Amino acid sequence: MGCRVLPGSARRRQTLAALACLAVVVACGNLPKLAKPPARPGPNLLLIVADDLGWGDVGFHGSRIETPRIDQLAAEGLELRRFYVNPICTPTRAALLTGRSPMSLGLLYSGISRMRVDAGLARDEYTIAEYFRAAGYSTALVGKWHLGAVRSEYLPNPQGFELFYGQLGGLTDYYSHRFGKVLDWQENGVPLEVEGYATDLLGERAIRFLRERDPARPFLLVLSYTAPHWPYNAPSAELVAKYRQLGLPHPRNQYASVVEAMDASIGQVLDVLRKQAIAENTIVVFLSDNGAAMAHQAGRNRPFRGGKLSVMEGGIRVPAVIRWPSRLPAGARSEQRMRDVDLFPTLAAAAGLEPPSGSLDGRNLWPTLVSGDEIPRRPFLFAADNLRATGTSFAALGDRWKLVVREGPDGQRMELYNLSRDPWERFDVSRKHPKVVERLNAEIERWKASHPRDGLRWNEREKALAHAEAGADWSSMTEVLRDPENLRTHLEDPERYLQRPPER
Ligand SMILES: [Ca+2]
Repeated sequence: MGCRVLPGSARRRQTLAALACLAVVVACGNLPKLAKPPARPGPNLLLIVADDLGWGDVGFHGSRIETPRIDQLAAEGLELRRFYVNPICTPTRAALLTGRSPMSLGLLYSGISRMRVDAGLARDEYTIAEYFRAAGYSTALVGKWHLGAVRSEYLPNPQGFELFYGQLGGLTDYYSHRFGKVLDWQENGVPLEVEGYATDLLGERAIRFLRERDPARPFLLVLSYTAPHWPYNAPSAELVAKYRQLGLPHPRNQYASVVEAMDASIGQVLDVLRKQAIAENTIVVFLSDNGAAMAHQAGRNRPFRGGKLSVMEGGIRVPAVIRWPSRLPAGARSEQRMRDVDLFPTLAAAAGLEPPSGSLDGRNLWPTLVSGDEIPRRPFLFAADNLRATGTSFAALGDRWKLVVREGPDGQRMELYNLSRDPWERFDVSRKHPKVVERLNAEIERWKASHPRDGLRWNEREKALAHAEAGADWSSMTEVLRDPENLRTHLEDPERYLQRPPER
């Protein structure tokens, strides 16, 4: 990888941005609440997040895509067979990092559309990074953020990450690190022009973090790949050809090459844990942030129905593994129903720390994972806004029953599935069980009423534009966005993320 030398003015801006960022990091030293440093250091935490990887896209679920290192992780760890997330990036990432429902955070219904919308994870939300940093951990986020970009307060550094390297939004080209003209690649607020394949760059930066860290401190490293999200830029023509020869059509062969490259990168990072002799004392979690996108037929959520942007199982039930060789059984499987918000309190308990204070929506499932005794839980609630004006769907998912409510221009439609018999959601049994429908629908209605539908989401164009014109603080982003004219062009781009959902 090579850094291009920037012109003097750009360098000055970068220096200022770096200083601004440092100031933010220093200001964060006064961390809120809890987490006494533990008596013994560790365990380390490595959370690996894939972007839009489907249930059926890993070798250990029978995929033809080769993922030997992720398969090995599953063979050495505990597979979480019923791990649920939100059907799109932003709410899942918000839930993972805060342990709070994205409904409460105002981040439920869609992804934050890059730097265009003045929305983000509110600064006063307490994150897993702030928590572990207060407990003495060094903290890093390498990869995709997708929790806000237009204000410095939305960036990862003020949320407790001592290192942030990667991109703020989504959909960036794997080679140019741009979305259209917009560069979206940086380290700690400083834009970077780098050469290289995104997946490799992220793996290399994660490894550098592991090598350069203070060995006396445990670490929390969130390695959040941009793969295998669209645009499926292949790491090499050879790898695409390999999958073509195996009979995978375009663009699935390209997608497969992107997944395999991510697997190789994960393997390199795991090798460093072994070389540093810390694999035994490092909890590694691997999961996808939502199901594979259905639009391009590249990823696979089989045997489940639906995919990204849908509340069907294919959109929200993802491949997930947790490995801690000294504490969890190898090659075991858990059918415990759990979800994104549970990870923060569960990892806190695994690390032997006091539970995070505040109103978390997640639950500590560490005792369950260790003992294997599964526990019943209240229904999980989901929403999917498919951005294409066909409406919003909701789901309430219990241990046995799942209600799906679809709201569209033609009104409301309900489907009920018995997941214990029909995890593939083939048979709608709503007519046979009206009481179950009524009970689960009441849960959805209560939940919907708990936060304004629009929250921070829509109608924010004017605010973002005014923000830019006021010369406000752009410590995060690019030349393009520092220029109000360019920002105006971007805001007026008729790109679909800015369309309003239908009136209801
Ligand atoms: Ca995603």
